[in-house]
Amino acid sequence: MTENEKERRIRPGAVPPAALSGVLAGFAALAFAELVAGLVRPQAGPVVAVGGAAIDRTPPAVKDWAIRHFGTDDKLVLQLGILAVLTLFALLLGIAALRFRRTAALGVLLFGVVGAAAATSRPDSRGPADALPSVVGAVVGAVVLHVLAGRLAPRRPATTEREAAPGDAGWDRRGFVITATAAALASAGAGALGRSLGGAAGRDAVASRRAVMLPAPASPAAAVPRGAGLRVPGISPFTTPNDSFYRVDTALVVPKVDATSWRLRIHGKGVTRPSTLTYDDLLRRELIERDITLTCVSNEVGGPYVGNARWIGVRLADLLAECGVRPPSRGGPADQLVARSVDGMTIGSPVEDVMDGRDALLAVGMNGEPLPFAHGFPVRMVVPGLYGFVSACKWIEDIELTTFDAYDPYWVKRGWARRAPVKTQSRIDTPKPFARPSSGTVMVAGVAWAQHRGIDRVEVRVDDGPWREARLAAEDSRDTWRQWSLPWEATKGSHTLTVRATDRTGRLQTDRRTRTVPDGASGWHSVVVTVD
Ligand SMILES: Nc1nc2c(c(=O)[nH]1)N[C@H]1C(S)=C(S)[C@@H](COP(=O)(O)O)O[C@H]1N2
Ligand SMILES: [Mo]
Repeated sequence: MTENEKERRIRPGAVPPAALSGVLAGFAALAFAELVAGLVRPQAGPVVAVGGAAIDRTPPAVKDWAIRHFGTDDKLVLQLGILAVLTLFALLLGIAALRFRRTAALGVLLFGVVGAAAATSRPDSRGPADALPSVVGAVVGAVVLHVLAGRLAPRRPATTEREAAPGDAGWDRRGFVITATAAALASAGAGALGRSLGGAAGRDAVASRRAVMLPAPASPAAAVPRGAGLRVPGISPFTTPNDSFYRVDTALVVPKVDATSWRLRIHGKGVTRPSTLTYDDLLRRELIERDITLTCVSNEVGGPYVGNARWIGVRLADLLAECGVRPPSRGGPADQLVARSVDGMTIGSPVEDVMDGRDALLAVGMNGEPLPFAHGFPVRMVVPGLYGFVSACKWIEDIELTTFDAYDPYWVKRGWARRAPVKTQSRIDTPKPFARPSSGTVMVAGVAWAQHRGIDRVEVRVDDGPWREARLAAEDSRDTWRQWSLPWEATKGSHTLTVRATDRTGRLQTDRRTRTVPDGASGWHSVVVTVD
């Protein structure tokens, strides 16, 4: 830096174009990173990588809060947050470049280092190549900033032109506008190209999903009993449609896996015949079809992260037995089954539960179609009675038999429980909180679940009145939720409705309120309504 540069004072008029050059440099960095990510791997882009790293490091309480406040939009909010922070830094670097041109450009490179570190340390990282998008992006951004800041600097020798001047007298306004426009256009082009390249990688996966013809299951599910769905407006439908089925995962970009190149490896402790299966290997096996209700451990009392679907898949226990796996109760050395996904998720389930006769599935179909990408195409696990974070690995590619002592999977490392059977829960779907029904008969209705135990009774209380038994809809299976309803003669005023369920072991749902961490929320769901 020359003496001259140090002495220069920033003129107010220079600030807006300087800030603009910072933002343009940031845009160029992200766009070119996107282009390289399109060539390398979409997941290696800096925003996705930093977002993923942030998700991995978010304490359970904060994650819980984010899910509670933003729901499934939490990822969008996170990415917008990252972009907002980057924009702010870009603005500041742009202004700083007026005085410290080289240092500001180096500052841009620093962001590249952060992105590269995040991308290479993600559990799904494929190695040093994942650093490329961030590094290339940062270099382009630094160059753009350096060049634009140069255009803002005074032309030398200093002239005494009359123009109002950003940097100083006689700045190269025309040069700045031309360079800025060129940078913006090139970046937009690079970004768009990167997006379409990244999309191309997913096209094979989309084609492979379209080509899937799910065979008829050898063991079809019985028709859902006619009485399983009550005709009460506002109640959750017995079967949750795929497009409204809750989604909870750490993936900022939904993995698009090509079923034709997909493989599942089964190996580990006590696996006497390790095996690698293709998608077609699975489809050629005996398929079973079952209705199973899936629940997320992050579901608050009364929350939405529960859904019921008709799954088609391979019975996992049979496959494990063929590989020589025995459950601990029959002398097997492994008590934990760790499922790994293509995006580096690890999910641990008790081998005993998976092999105790329940319909633990390697699922390929959901409600009559191949699994949607968001729900794990081509293959995921579903185990009745266990929360999703200890059973329902999506985009699965590896099953390792190990022990709970030897290995802690992703969520356990973050403070969640090693073992987590679903807790008995019940929810009031209608009336909604703060509804204003008219006095007279009001239908109170909802769902209750205690997967693999079954629901035997649901009771409702109005204010501090007596518990009254609700009508239970017909049971589909003990692995599914059950609808219930109760007509209530509503009287004017504010009332609190509370629900509780009893499972088939005879145990009443506990009223002890606990948070979701570490093994699922408990307590009774209440809704306050005002009757007019
Ligand atoms: N690969 C992968 N599988 C995953 C997860 C994840 O983050 N990544 N989340 C689990 C959790 S916490 C739940 S509750 C279920 C949710 O499945 P769904 O999104 O199909 O409803 O998926 C499980 N499987
Ligand atoms: Mo979950």
